Amino acid sequence: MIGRDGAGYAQPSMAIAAHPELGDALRATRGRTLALVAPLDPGELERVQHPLMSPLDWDLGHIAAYEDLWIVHRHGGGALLRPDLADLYDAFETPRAVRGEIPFLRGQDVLDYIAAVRERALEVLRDVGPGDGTLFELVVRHEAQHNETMRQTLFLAGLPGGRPIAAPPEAATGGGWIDVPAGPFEMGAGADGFAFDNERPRHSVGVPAFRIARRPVTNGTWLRFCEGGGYERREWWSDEGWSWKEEYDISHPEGWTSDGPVRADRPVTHVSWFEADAFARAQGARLPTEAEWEKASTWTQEPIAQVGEAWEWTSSCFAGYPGFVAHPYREYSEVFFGDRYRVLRGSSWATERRVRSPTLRNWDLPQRRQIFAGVRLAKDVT
Ligand code: AVJ
Ligand code: FE
Repeated sequence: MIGRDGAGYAQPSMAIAAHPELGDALRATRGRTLALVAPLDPGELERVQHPLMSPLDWDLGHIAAYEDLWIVHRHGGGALLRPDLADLYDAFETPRAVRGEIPFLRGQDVLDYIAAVRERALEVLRDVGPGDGTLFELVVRHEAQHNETMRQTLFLAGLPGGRPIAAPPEAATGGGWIDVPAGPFEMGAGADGFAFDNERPRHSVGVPAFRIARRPVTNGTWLRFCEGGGYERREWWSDEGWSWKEEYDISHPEGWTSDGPVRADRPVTHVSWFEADAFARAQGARLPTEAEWEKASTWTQEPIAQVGEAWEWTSSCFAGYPGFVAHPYREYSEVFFGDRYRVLRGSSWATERRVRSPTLRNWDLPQRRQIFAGVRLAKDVT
């Protein structure tokens, strides 16, 4: 679990990371990737498990194609191992909706491909060196992020790996609200160490006083929202949210059975932004802005609790910070800027420790529910 003081966050190092450490990080991440697919039959890996998600074998090939492109080709100056596969594994050339139809590598072929690329990448690390480490860090984190995507697929398919195994240790303090006083704070990642382009540059943001919930909303509280007509009371829903809910006949978070949630005391997950927004209004509250979220999560006086168990929807649309520069991977962030995508903060139980940070930004469309995402409420100070 993430602590406000940085406990639980991977410590950024000086020149990003030293050379042996990057090799170890690549290996550790690969171990986790392979552990996710090891228990599954080949048929499960080839199949489109959910219309939103790629076949798991596609994720594997995409992870390797990305590594081949950024480490072997761009950093090392070598040729791609399989230039014929580049388009098929490019997330933009081949959107998720058509990934079930294409001749991606399957079974032993994809395992051989990812192993061959990895050998080439480790040769580059040995012979060319890590450079300033940015591209290696990008590749490690890309694979780690795909591990979370793969867990989303496993969740939606009801396969092992899609749900947290053990509950995190319970923190001792109570619930209620934390009052954060008005004042500017420095938002975003500083110039040193690795950060994604969308976390920079760090800039000062004035934030009026606000209140934020010490804890995320639990399944138990969400169940009461359901039972209290949460999904029927038109006045709590935005126009867009209401049409979405009606069209898809949504009446509870994704993954609940007729018995409701599995664990009442854990943070609710798999709710859309539309549901999060309606829930907040029903409580006479609202979602925090991402500036409020980051200020609260880095405020040394009184920490928000249970950060890192479930992503937290914010009210903010995904945009570049003032002075944003796309780097090095242009399609990572910039193409999603605008009023369609909402920002999530904090990370989830499925987020690799190395990726976590108080400045990390995640984003998705307001109707999406595959993310391990819930809600932390905020309020104006009146
Ligand atoms: C940052 C989680 C929104 O999954 O679309 C993976 C991460 N980008 N490959 C995504 C990502 C390219 C990204 N998110
Ligand atoms: Fe990717």
